[in-house]
Amino acid sequence: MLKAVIFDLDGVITDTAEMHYLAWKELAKGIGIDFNREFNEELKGISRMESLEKILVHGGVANQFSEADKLGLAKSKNDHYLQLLTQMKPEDIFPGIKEFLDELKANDIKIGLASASKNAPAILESLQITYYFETIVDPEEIAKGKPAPDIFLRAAEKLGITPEECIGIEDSTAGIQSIKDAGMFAVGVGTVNKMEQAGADLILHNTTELALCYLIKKFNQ
Ligand code: B16
Ligand code: MG
Repeated sequence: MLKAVIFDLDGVITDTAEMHYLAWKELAKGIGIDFNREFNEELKGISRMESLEKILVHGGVANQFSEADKLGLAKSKNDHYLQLLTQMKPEDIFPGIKEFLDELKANDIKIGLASASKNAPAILESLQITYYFETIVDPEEIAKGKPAPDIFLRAAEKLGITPEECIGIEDSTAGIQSIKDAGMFAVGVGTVNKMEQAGADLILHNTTELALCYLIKKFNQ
């Protein structure tokens, strides 16, 4: 029986994915690296330091920076990202998400957040939806980030339910793998090809298609 829905944040609840892209793109440009949106897909759902590492490898300069340099670069990216985030308002929630959260609450389905972002609590505050979430997993307390299942497993544990009783919702390939390996039902929001390859159990084109009745029907099939 479905008891909880665990959400990813960036790219599922709001479009911070675009802000991450812009901030990384600018940072990379400053050190002579260019990358496109296709490469950016690989950065979705993974941590800040892992994203930086991938960009440096992509630019062929991974060995040219010390650990202290890398922390400095990651801080610059985050400062720029935080600046972009100041413009975020409740109206920036993706269409259908608020209605879906209300539907979950009305039906006593628990709600959790499994985001790799250390900025997640601040983003939920800006969107004024913190109160819906019974648990927000702190990515700092997780040994392995997405695609490892740890973050979704931790969310279920904190909610006091088993993975089989959960639906996870993600927009990234790494995130879908994390949900599947946690033993949960994976809803992928985004392009069909990408989500099929990732192994999503149910694919939605966008968040307006999130409806509890439909999800329960698919979950029980
Ligand atoms: P931060 P999600 C992830 O969030 C993003 O998709 C990913 O691009 C980002 O690097 C990561 O959060 C860390 O974010 O720098 O704010 O700690 O999709 O798991 O909600
Ligand atoms: Mg995401």
